[in-house]
Amino acid sequence: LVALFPSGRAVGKKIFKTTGFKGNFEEAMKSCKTAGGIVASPRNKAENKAVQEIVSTYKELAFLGMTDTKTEGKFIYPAGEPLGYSNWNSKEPNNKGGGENCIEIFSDGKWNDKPCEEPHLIICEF
Ligand code: GN1
Ligand code: CA
Ligand code: CA
Repeated sequence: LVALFPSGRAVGKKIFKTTGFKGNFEEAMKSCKTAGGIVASPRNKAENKAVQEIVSTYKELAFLGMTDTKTEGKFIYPAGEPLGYSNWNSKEPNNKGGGENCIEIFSDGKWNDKPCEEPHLIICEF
């Protein structure tokens, strides 16, 4: 477990770990899949804090695994279910400019919907 620091965090049965590299959402999905996981999708406060800690350590915002690409305004997990937990920043999600279908997590743990094309730190969950 100690080897998870600083790149990873264990919380409950999950492990969150960054590749240490940035990529757009498609690249993040590919990297995480290749490693046997999915893009980090925190489902509660403890999991969100674990992801937040990695973001803080690396000083780079990261994408979460949830998107509203399929139906605008309805964010879903990679497997398709609707969100059961969220930590939106105030006034978010706003789909600014009409094209924000991914979620970035800030160093304070808050979420903002953001274009999927912009490179972010890749954090996967296993
Ligand atoms: C950013 O820079 P601005 O205001 O156009 C952000 C949005 C946020 C918004 C919050 C591409 O938009 O996702 O909702 O700040 N967009 C980008 O004020 O950074
Ligand atoms: Ca959107
Ligand atoms: Ca936004």
